[in-house]
Amino acid sequence: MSKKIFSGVQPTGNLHLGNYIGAIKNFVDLQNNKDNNCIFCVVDLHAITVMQDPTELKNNIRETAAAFIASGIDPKNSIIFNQSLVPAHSEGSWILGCIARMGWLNRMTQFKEKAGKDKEKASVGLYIYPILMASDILLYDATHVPVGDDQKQHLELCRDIAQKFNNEYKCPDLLRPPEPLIQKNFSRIMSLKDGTKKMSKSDIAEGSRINLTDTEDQIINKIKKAKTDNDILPGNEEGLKGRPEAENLMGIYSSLSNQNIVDTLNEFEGKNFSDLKKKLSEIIVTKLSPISKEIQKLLSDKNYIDQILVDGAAKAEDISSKKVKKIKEIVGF
Ligand code: AQP
Repeated sequence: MSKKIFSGVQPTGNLHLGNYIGAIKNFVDLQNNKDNNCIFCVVDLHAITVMQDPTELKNNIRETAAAFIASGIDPKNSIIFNQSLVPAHSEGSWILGCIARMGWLNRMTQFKEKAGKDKEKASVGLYIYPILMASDILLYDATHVPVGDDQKQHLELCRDIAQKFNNEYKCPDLLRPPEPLIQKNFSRIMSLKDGTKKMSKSDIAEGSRINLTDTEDQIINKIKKAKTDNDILPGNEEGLKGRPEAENLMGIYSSLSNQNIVDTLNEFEGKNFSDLKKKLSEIIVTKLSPISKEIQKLLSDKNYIDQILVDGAAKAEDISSKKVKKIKEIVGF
């Protein structure tokens, strides 16, 4: 069955191995199936829900687009653009915000995690972020949204918003509730410093993540210093219980070497973390170095990246402006 794919990545800093394994690697596989129509968005409107330095944001928008292309997303096959170039996203978001309920947003765990203890000081944008995300997806009639496990709740909210809009305005087919596409395995890559915390761009500990732009030496050093426990590695999944760091490092290894966790457990049974770390560094370097080099090459020609984003935005505008027009007619504007 042909799928309409939409997904986004925030230009909030260096993309990391979690973004790559949880999202971008999957985007490339989906794009390579010729039956799929794919749209990949650099979600810069989402990024400013947390204060961004304007100059850095501009660079990060280009770097995120470059990372898409360097990882294998082809602008000839997929639409690549940044969200702020297409006004329909914001327009749709306002209207859908009048459909979403406070109670629904109050349940969102990502807001609770990101706002931390002092939620009174978090931006309103951070709170209503999932509504903008619903607008992004629903404007393109996306059938499937590839995301990491952390975004599952936002996708459920998007479905609720679509269904409530269709019911309230008696237009059962207008907004299409999308399906999340979450990889069964390795959908949440954890911090190298704490196997119970998600690997994240905004973690202040640089050693907690591998960036797509890290050099070979940086990768080797970060893996060397990654947190472990004191036991030898187990030979079965039961043995990974209560050992988040072992589970995370073995998961990353499995994902990048395209083998299932059982084969990885067999490979390292009874060995030390140092054995796993050596092979893990090698596979990360092999997979990421070509991407890192290509990102640097692409970034040396800013006009080229900017043109891809502008061309992509024109295609995205063509689709989303028609949808938002219908939405506006239906609500009575
Ligand atoms: N650790 C992760 N493991 C698996 N998937 C992940 N994703 C993010 N972190 C992990 C997936 O990457 C896609 C893009 O994420 P994003 O940049 O839009 O936002 P995020 O989820 O908030 O990512 P970060 O790194 O935690 O960014 P900051 O620190 O800026 O908030 C999504 O599909 C996400 O699931």
